[in-house]
Amino acid sequence: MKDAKTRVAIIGGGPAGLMLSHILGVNGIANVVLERQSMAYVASRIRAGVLEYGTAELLKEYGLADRMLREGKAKNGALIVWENRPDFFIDLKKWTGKQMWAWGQTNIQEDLHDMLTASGAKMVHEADEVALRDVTGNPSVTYVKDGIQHRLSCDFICGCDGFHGPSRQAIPRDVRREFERVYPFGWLGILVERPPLENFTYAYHSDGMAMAAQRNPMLSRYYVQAPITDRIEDWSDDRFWEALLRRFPNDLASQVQTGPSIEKSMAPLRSFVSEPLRWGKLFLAGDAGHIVPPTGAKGLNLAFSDVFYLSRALCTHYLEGSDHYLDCYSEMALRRIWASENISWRLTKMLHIFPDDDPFDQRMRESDYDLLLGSEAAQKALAYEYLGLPFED
Ligand code: FAS
Ligand code: PHB
Repeated sequence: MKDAKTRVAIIGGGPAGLMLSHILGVNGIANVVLERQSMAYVASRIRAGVLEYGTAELLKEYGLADRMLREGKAKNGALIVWENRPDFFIDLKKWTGKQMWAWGQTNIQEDLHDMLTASGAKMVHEADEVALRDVTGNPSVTYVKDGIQHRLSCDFICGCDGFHGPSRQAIPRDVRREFERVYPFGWLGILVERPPLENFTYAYHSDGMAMAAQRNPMLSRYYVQAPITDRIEDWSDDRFWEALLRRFPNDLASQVQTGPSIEKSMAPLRSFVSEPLRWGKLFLAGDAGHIVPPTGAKGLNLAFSDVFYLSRALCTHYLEGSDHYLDCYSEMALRRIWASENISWRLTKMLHIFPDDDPFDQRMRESDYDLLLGSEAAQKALAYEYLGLPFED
């Protein structure tokens, strides 16, 4: 067993883990990232594409926004189109004075990895058998790398290991309170090397939801709602495009530039929160503690808001000798998490076809949309929620 010591052990080298490592490193706080996969595998995952205002500001603050400012696109809002009803634009600029950004998680992951590598940060990729030890006493993490057993002793463990990682399971089952909604459909997504539509667009249609997103001026991402039992091989490109174009109004469908998909994936939809986010010296951040359906573009952004709160907590512990933000991390982060769960659930309910809905449910759905069309108060509230709530002091 090879022994080593650090201040903060970070399990998971996705956006939450790498951003936390970067902020701690900038503040001189020693940390080690333990990631199960190779860097190439982590970087290959196609995930989020929308950054809330707060996430973009955090990237700017920590020197990770140069490429975003050059190649990304600031967006004034997102469009909702509805079968046989007028369009609605979630006008962030008008109602909040702020913008969101079209910038892919893949790009952020690449920039974080390059920044950490250049700064000499300690990242262990392909770490096997990662296990958390004595999280309420003298914490450590054991793992196997190239067949050699390692033990990393630390002051704190930050579980940034996603929904399927070991960290959440290290909190006793009788302590954890889990909240979940599993949706009876998924998002079938493709990447296509064609110019995107101008706006991020969500389409409600009686056949199912459809969505238009973007990665750069020559790379578009599209989604259609599909039964979760469908397999990717059930959806040829022709079937995908036929379904998407039917679900968009004609004027919008005529603007879509179709082409061969270069990536195709099925994402299940789930709302999930595990409370608390702290147990002894263990703190959860990102998908390790919560999952949102992609309808509100909140998943990646919640990972960054958790990292904002947790990095501030660790910095004030080490640099100011105060445990105030460590002690209130869980309930502070959970307030923002539940707000994002709420808007993501409401938009998912409004924009998708639920197999078990009855005519009353459908009237509720249509009434929700009509309120948006007719009420400036409702429009302002949605803009505020879609932009992302401000971080608490
Ligand atoms: P991640 O899951 O990204 O990272 C966790 C890391 O921990 C992984 O690299 C994993 O390999 C590692 N790990 C797991 N177990 C481990 C172990 N035992 N030991 C060591 N390491 C371990 N969000 C949006 O906002 N918009 C979207 O459009 C969107 N689309 C998505 C599509 C898909 C298919 C998925 C799965 C998610 C999507 N998300 C989207 C959400 C997604 O972006 C997450 O919110 C984001 O990746 C969260 O980042 P992390 O918390 O770092 O978790
Ligand atoms: C994406 O860019 O892939 C994306 C954007 C907004 C969403 C979901 C996904 O709500």
